[in-house]
Amino acid sequence: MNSSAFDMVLVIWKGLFANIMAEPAIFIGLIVLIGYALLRKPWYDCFSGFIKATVGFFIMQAGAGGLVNSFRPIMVGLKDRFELQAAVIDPYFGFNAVNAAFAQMGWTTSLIMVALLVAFVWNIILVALHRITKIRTLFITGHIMVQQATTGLWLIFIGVPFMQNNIYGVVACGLLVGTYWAVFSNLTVESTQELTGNAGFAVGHQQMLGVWITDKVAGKIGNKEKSVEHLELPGFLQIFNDNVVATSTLMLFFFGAILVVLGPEYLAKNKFFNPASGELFIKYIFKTTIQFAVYLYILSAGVRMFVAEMTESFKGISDKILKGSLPAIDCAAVYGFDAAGGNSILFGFLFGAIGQFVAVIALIAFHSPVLIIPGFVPVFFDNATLGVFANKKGGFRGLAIICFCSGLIQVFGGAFAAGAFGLAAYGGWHGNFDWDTLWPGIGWLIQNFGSLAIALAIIVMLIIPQLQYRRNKKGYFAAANPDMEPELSTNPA
Ligand code: ASC
Repeated sequence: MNSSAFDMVLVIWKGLFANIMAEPAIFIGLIVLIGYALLRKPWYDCFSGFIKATVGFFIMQAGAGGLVNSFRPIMVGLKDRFELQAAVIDPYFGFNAVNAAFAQMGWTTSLIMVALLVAFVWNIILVALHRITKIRTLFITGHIMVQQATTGLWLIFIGVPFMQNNIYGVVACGLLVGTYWAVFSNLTVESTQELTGNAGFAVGHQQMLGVWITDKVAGKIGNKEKSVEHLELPGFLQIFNDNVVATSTLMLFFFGAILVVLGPEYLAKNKFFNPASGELFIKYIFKTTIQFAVYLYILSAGVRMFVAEMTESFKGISDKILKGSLPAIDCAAVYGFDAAGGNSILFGFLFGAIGQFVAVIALIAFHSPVLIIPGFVPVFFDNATLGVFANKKGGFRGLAIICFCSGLIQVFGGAFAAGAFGLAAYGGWHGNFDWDTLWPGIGWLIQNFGSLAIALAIIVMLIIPQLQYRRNKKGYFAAANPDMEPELSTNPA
């Protein structure tokens, strides 16, 4: 391709990405629209599906965004307030760190978008060739895709000199990250379908390896009969069976304690708290901490709305265009399917936070060269997701152990990665579960074995769905499309 044709492709792709893919609500709405059209529904049903899916997704994002915006600054406040020199493990901080590092190296950030395009096309090819590849899932969580392509490109540019800041590195990153999307979202098909009663999606997010491990381990270390929804709480504690009461009360203590530590002066200086208006600190704490329950409630209402449409319409796509496929979407979509009505989300987060806290103390005690500040996104979204899956298979005990360990792993893995890949100097690392486990491993291999490690990682990942298929030839594709096999579709929805 000559350079002007290439520029044109890039311009079109950037436009498509900014207006559709990076706006997953619209992207999912359009997918629903196309799905219904393929099912030959009347135009007004297509339209109404488009609206409900888009609005539902925006509602879910309003909930998720509200959580992120209200609580991320609080956690980061600890860093400012005590002048700690530390990397924040959070995908947004990681993203900013890589961008700052690119700028300092004089590298071109628009290469990230090209890598993303290669990765997405590669995922489509892997699904289209599902008979050979055994891939059943298309990763469509746009904002996550940008974050992951960015970190992936950084790992390749710093590890392989001949791929630095050029198209070889970009293509290698596209293939590596696209393979990760396809293979690891595909690994979540069975557990997500089981959890959601075949709602028709898989997880396409940042803790897909974590979901797979949780699904395998939870039943062995816990007892699903003793699940969060069956906790026998004595007397007054029974009010905690209500998710809104439990969330509000626990957050009042948990975040309330953090707010007290930050102190009214700091919060006033940073314009969170406004004593000049006559607001009392105690009222500020109460109002801020119960927002948690508010946003969780919003989030799950949105999930229900768009998942209902998506489930119905994706049949059109999986019958006609990408046969036997499922969309892999935001982890928050599983929150609407928590059997404990949201309490597994809460406990997952709390045990994850305790694990992270213990790990940070350990880093300080052992004089780790890199100190970590927990970021809200990984500690909440990863652990809440693992919590929902863990409760389903391993009850409260499974959840507690898995989420606590996940919290430890996130901090230790994040500290290793932030140091080893030079991003601690820029203040952040992409600290979600897979980026504290799998990716530090891939990154380390790339730093030591260069392009060979990239090829090897792609090949090893592509073998995984082959092994999955071998173990369950008959039910493998039916798990994505239960209509193909009646006995699988009998799960209650
Ligand atoms: C992430 C990230 C977000 C949240 C959101 C959860 O990893 O970057 O904005 O999780 O996707 O719904």
